[in-house]
Amino acid sequence: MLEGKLSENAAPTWSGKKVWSADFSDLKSEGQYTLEIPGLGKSYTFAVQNGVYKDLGRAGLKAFYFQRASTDIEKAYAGRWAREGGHPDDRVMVHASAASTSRPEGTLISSPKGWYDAGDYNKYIVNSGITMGTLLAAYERYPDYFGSLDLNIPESGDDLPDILNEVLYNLDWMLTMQDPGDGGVYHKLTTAAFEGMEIAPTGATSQRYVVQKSTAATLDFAAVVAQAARVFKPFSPENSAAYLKAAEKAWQWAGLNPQVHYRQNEINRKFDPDVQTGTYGDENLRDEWIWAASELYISTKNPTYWKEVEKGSAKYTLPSWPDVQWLGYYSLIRHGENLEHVPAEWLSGRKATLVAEAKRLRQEGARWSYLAPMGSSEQNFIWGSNSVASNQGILLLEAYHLSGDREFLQSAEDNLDYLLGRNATGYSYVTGFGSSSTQWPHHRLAASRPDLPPLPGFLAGGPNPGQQDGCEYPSDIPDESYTDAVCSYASNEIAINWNAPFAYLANAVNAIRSA
Ligand code: G3I
Ligand code: 9MR
Repeated sequence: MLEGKLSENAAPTWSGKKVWSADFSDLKSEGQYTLEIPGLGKSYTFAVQNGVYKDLGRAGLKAFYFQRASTDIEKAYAGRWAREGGHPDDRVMVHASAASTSRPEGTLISSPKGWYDAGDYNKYIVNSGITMGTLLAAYERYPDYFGSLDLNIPESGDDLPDILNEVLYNLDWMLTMQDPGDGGVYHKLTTAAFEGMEIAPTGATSQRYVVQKSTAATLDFAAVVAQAARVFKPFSPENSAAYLKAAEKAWQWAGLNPQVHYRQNEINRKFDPDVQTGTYGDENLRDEWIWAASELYISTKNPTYWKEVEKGSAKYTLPSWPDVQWLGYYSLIRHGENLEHVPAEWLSGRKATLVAEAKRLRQEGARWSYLAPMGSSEQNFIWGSNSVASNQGILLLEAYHLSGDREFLQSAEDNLDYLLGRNATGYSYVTGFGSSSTQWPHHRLAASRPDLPPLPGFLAGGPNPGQQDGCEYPSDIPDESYTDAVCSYASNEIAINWNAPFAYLANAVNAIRSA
């Protein structure tokens, strides 16, 4: 037993709660514990244990297996969440907005595999982009750890690490989204309208389309496929060469078509049928150019790409689907020592910026009620806010690796604690983990099986005072604006670009702590 006094935490003006904390750093023996506060009662039971994040990290990656389109999800790998496959996507129609001479409107193409984006069943290149970049970066950063992480998926036991087996499943799909004629990449593969909420994949049979190519999708594709070219090279030199070719062809298309934006409203005014699904519209492509150029430069060493990277901004911005510049910089920092065209001052400048930003988050976060960088600003609570906490975690881990300062590691873990329940709602936002976790995600795979608990290992979007879904929320306060209800796509959906940084963070902390 350990006894101690509670200390009162600071509360920023926008936060609604007064919070006290208890420090259990002195507790070193493994076991199951509860916290008792006289007059207030007992907490949930919690574990103090080495390797406490192991299952969590694995589940965060296994979630991608559950999201696979075009295949049966088998009992041997999925247990009670086994299901029949849907969306073969072998007869996808070229939408009028995507028509070209070689592929006129109505042409049927084959574009199977890949992951469902989120709670919906569509597949969007822009969002696949950051997701794949994050998972490939996780592998490049911790190759030994991921090299031996078994996810129990159909490919387990083959020559590839499982994280790469999973990535390959989506890469195979992404490659089919490139028009072989000109190298441009379709923005998304989608039904015209969202399918109903309770429909299982087998019942979701509306016609699927590829829509207009876009510069954003094409650059994100170039970045991912160039990165994949070097990561998969030791396992398959032939595939690697083909990836590099595809990435360069995409880059060239973007050069000839630098301003082709996906504007759904304009497209719907011109063409039938109307497309009403996720837009992932982003018209500021400065960062997409930098990311693509960075990955292409690292994989080819061609100085033309480096010249492009040099035009990038020095300012730190946290990665998100519309802002991918620092995915490129992270990669350059990881590979920096081996890149002959990158001046030492450029590299040290970016590293200093990264560490300074991590420090700022740590200091601001320490003034928040829940003592985590996530509370450094109320602006962090946006649609998918839990991915902000996760991506901050990745930044803090990079700062730890660059500086050796263990306080950054601690801060990264503070954000992981935030996601697991040390927050204003008391929820663990990861399905299947914790005593009080998300039960009703906006997730068609889960909503179509109300007889089962939600599929495990998924991170809910998290508090979002925007409340764009019009559902009922218990509070308007930024960090409490969360509702565990299926209707809430603005606070309780799941998405691949949120699970990727979460899985990165949980596995990286596990890798470092158990090393
Ligand atoms: O671009 C502005 C920025 O200038 C401004 O500072 C900021 C302030 O909040 O807002 C920014 O726009 C936001 C945009 O995301 C980019 O971050 C919008 O307000 C916000 O509504 C928008 O939310 C996106 C949402 O779709 C609606 O478009 C989420 O990021 C995105 O994750 C989500 O993605 C959906 C897909 O469309 C469909 N599939 C499910 C998926 C997850 O919910
Ligand atoms: O299920 C959709 C989810 O994936 C999207 O993030 C969200 C916003 O685009 O839209 C959801 O679909 C809803 C649609 O927008 C409005 N009618 C109800 C749909 C399901 O709740």
